[in-house]
Amino acid sequence: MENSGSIRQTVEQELENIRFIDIHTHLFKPSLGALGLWGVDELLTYHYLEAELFRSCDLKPEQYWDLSKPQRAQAIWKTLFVENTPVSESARGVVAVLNAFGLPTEGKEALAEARKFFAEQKLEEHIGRVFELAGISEAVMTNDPLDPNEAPLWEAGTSEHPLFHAVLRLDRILEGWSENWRHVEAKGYKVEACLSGKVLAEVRRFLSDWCVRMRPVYMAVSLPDTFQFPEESTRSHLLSNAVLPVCHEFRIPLSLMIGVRRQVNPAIRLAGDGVGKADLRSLENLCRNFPNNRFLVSLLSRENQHEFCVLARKFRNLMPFGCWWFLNNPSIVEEITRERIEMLGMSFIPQHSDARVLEQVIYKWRNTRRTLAPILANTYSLLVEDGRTVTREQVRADITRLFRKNFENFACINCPIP
Ligand code: RAT
Ligand code: ZN
Repeated sequence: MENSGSIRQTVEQELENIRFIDIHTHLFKPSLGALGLWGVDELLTYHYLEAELFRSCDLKPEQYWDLSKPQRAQAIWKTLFVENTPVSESARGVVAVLNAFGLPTEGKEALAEARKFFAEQKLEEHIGRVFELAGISEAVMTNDPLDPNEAPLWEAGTSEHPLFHAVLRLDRILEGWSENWRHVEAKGYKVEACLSGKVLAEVRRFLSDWCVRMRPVYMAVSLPDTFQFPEESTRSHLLSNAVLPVCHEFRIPLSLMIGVRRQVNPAIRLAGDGVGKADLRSLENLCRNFPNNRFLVSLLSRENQHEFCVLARKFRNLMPFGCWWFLNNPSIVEEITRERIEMLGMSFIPQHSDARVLEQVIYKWRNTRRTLAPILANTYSLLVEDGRTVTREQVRADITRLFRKNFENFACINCPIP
């Protein structure tokens, strides 16, 4: 491939042909029942759209929360899709999903038609079709062993599903030990609020038992912008003496998503979280002090992204992934991805969907392909200009590395079970 036209075409074709692994979602395998959200009412009541609703109508949050789910969806459709042009990233996403299923994308009647369509779908088949349309082979879930709705389903034994991987989510343990240790105790572990050596051993036993039960591909926690490590805190002790040793034992990475400011505006609930710049020295300390652990990391603040790339150049046990939440907009994805390629080559994971509602993977992955195509094509054009040839096979290998292999290798997906 020598000219930019053929490079662009090849990149687009290869992006289209390769099935990606969606390494972080809030989707659930069907055996976890009602936890898995899908359909048009869920799409419309996504918290990204709820945040936008309150900016474009007079409905107060208290009034909105008093409505039923279909009424909330109706309010959002009317405000953001009928009375306004749905140009924001999340609003456009709903349009793209409806369009992917050949449903009308405008007018008051469109919602009723979409509801009818989704009501007719059989979940298992529908998941297969959605993954096909999204161009993904698997999705990684977020599974919380202390969620009262989820834990009993795992404890009763759920079968593995070929399209879904589990993740052991630690937020309740690491971010709320003082409120949640009693729930760990209630499951038969001798723990208490104060972390003695014996308590930490019991937390390790709890995590190990859940690793055996869930077979997670990694453990994960979402952390505030104020995250510090090391420090004199329960979280720091739990990380050093329970979480990281068990990750090492089970040969799985720890995923850290850093930079959320929880409940900046509690009145709008899940939509009320914000963003703050994190201190990356904490991440540096983790990577250096735990060289035998692997860290799969996403940062929420745009202002952290350059120093994050610098840090990843220092530590091979650090894998940057995704443009998360407020960063998942084409203008910002473009900037971050170019920066990452320029500083890290192909040794990072460009994106995950963070989908909370099944069909969102369709628009989120379509957008990723659309944004990534010109960036990758430009990268190869520069290389050709500088004197190298680029083949279709190389493009295929690079895209496979970015969207599959980097994760498979880092999470040790095909490693022997310990
Ligand atoms: O992106 C989101 O939907 C956020 O609400 C969070 O769930 C975040 O992705 C997380 O995993 O903490
Ligand atoms: Zn998430």
